[in-house]
Amino acid sequence: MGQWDRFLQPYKQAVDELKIKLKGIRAQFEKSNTTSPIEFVTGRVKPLASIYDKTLEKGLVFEPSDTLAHELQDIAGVRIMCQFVDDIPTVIELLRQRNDLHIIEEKDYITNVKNSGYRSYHMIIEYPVGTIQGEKTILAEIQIRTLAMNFWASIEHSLNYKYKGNFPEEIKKRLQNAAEAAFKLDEEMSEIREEIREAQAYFTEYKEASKPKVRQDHLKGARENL
Ligand code: 0O2
Ligand code: 0O2
Repeated sequence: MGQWDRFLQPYKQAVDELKIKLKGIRAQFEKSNTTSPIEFVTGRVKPLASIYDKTLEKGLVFEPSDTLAHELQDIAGVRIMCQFVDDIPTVIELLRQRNDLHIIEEKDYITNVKNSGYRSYHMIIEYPVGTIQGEKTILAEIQIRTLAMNFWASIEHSLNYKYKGNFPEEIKKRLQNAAEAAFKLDEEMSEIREEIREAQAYFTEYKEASKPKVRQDHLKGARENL
């Protein structure tokens, strides 16, 4: 195993574990027939090329070290997508209550929108990983955002690659407008949130009832009540 592989291994493990735990939260909500504030979860270990770019940006030496682990707080990154803006505080509270991770910093880019138009809630956490050399605590970043915020951020991120951050004024303005339009969509959806939730609950129930066995049981129950 190379030096970098060894360095990145606990980060990979942390991402895998966090994804399982967060997906577990979603599963628990579903099992209790309560709508989950988590829509889906993704995660990644920062690619080596991005680590390299960050070291250049921050004037760090590009080598696996404690300094790098301390300075680059998003080598392990997990992203939680929510349907509604109101789900975000619920997810934040669920994370604050956990004792398997320790939040060391929170950045609210939803209240304090970035100049680019970027919205998301970020948490930097300390997360203990069990390794064969003993426990190792690493830093990880959790980003919490709505589907609309995620849509905007992914598009802007791809454009960033093309323009290397130097957007022409026209594109910059359009992206800022698009960010506001995405947020307006979030606000509109929040207004009819209950309606949407009811429709989704109905849809889930309908899907269940369409399963042959469940459908038969339902029909049997209905016939008995004739
Ligand atoms: P399920 O049963 O669909 O929840 P992975 O390693 O595959 O777990 P990764 O590589 O971190 O996850 O990210 P990826 O593959 O981009 O997406 C992770 C999960 O989010 C996948 O589900 C995707 O189906 C789901 N996903 C991605 N985009 C969307 C989206 O726009 N809407 C919804 N609802 N889900 C999305 P899983 O984990 O494979 O399993
Ligand atoms: P990646 O993996 O390509 O997403 P840092 O820049 O990390 O040294 P800072 O400024 O405190 O320190 O970090 P910040 O802004 O809290 O969070 C950085 C991450 O947030 C970025 O990671 C993006 O994922 C996301 N982000 C922040 N601002 C924007 C933005 O304007 N547009 C988009 N699309 N994403 C943003 P990286 O480093 O870009 O890495």
